[in-house]
Amino acid sequence: MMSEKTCRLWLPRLGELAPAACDTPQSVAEYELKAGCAALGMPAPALVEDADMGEAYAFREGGAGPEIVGGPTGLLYGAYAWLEAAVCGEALPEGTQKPFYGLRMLNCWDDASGDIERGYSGRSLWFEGGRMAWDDGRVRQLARALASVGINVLCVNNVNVRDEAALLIEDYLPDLARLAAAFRPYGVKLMVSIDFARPVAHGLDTADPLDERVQRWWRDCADAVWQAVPDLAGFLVKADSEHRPGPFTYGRSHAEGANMLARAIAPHGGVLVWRAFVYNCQQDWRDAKTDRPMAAYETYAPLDGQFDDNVILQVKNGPFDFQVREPVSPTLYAMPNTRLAMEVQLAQEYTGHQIDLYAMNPMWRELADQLPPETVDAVAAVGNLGRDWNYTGHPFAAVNLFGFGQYAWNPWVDPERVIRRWVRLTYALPGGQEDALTAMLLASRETYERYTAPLGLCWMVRPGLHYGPSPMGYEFDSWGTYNRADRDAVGIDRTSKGTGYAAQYPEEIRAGFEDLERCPERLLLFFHRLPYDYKMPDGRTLIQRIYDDHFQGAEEVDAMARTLEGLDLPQPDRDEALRRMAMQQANAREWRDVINTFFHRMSGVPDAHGRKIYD
Ligand code: GCW
Repeated sequence: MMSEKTCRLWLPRLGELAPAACDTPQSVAEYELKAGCAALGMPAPALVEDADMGEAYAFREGGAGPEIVGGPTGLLYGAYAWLEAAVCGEALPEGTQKPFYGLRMLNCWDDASGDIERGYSGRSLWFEGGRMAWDDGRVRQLARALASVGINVLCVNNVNVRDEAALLIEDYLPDLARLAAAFRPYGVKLMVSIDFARPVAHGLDTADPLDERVQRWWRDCADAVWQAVPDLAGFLVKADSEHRPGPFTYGRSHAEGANMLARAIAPHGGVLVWRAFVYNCQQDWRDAKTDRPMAAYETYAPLDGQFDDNVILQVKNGPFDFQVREPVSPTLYAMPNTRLAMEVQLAQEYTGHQIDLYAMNPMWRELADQLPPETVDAVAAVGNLGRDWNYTGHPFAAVNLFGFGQYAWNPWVDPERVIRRWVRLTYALPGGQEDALTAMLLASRETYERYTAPLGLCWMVRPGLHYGPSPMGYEFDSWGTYNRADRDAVGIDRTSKGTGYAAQYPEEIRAGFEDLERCPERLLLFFHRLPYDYKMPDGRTLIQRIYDDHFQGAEEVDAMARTLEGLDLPQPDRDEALRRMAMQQANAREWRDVINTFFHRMSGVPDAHGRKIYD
């Protein structure tokens, strides 16, 4: 199972993986520091444990030289931070360092079969053929990478718990316990996704959360699970969403459903993470009144304050579904009395399948600027991992795993700094080349955005696959995903004159989105239906702006390909990156031509610069 190709993630420059005998965070920290400092030719600081510090650490001068003081996991984080600063040539931070979010979670959508839903890096690292099995060295290498950026919870299975034979979690308990043991020395706790209707598969005639037999079933289940894995972080639940069962079947609210489970696991210290991804996926496209982005708020905002303390409501960053550009979900502003987690997606489902480059830190930084980071209690990311030799398919896609950890530790972290750190840790490139790769990754999101769906229009992707253009692909479908382009105009009016979606935001934000002058340009077609000759602030028409962006986006990808060609990347990364870049170039051209042709046919307006648009 182990690949012969060297996987870099971003740590191997520091030294060998700690042996399995290092089975506590403190012993891993000690090993890493010794090996890493030896590799870097510098003396290792001493480790001083202060149990009260938990995940926090600080650097200080002790009597006999530099020291890292921290809690058990804090020492591990401090050791990695020390090594990272040494490799990156950064000054050590002063004062106590602690993570902004207590829960920094990775959600893996791995099925027991070994498939990964929306996985673009090969098969599952720990499931195959309905059983759990893994390569210990690879799992520990991953655990090390996660620890080095402070990710502390890993949900191992898909939120769509759909394998009938498989996700009887009790069948898996011995395996789960062994997997937990592999991650534990790295400060990573496991979590599992559960099926709300599980009691029915076990012979009960209901999964009604208010039925005492159901409550008892879940308590017994939790007892068995926590006996096997005493530090399991909790359960993750997708209910009443995309055909998953949930409390609605029994006429109960999501607070009733979530609290029932939360009470079963509370005695064990578990958290119940309840996803807020609820909408009608069987909408009639003729129905212009129902507006999918409004669904989560409508379901959850009235429940604010009704969830138990150990429930965390996990809300996707945008109101739709990880599209290239969405506004922050209004649900996140609307629940001050509920513990919230914001969910982002590292798997590039709608953003290039880990073929096209799309570095996400700039987006997360924008989120932090729009939604005060303290509004949420936790952050979760859908993983981009798999069994590929480099774990992330594209070797550069690791920047998003790395970047997510750094963002979860400090949501204000500067995206450029994160990307440069990752580049420097991963590759020893000469100065100019390091700048070039950093700049390319930093701009990659905007480039992707230019050649795909324009100005906050969503869902112009190939249905099902979600790679490549299909402007009408979701137009007459049941998913609530429409752009309503016709010969005169495009977009949906989501102001108070339209669907009223904007009114779900706090007043000041609503007013900004509704006002054409103040609405962020990149979200113009998310909030407004506009004619093709609408004048943009710079004087261009909307249609010309769409054409220009698409020509420019595809040109930028060609420029990226030239830059990449000139980088002295190590093998096999170089060949893999070049191979994928050729695919990205083809994809960008396809998007450019399909989108431009589509809008040209709709509007009949020619390109002002006479460039090639197909008829
Ligand atoms: O975007 C959709 C994906 C589904 C996914 C779902 C979700 C896990 O296409 O594959 O299911 O989101 O987030 O639950």
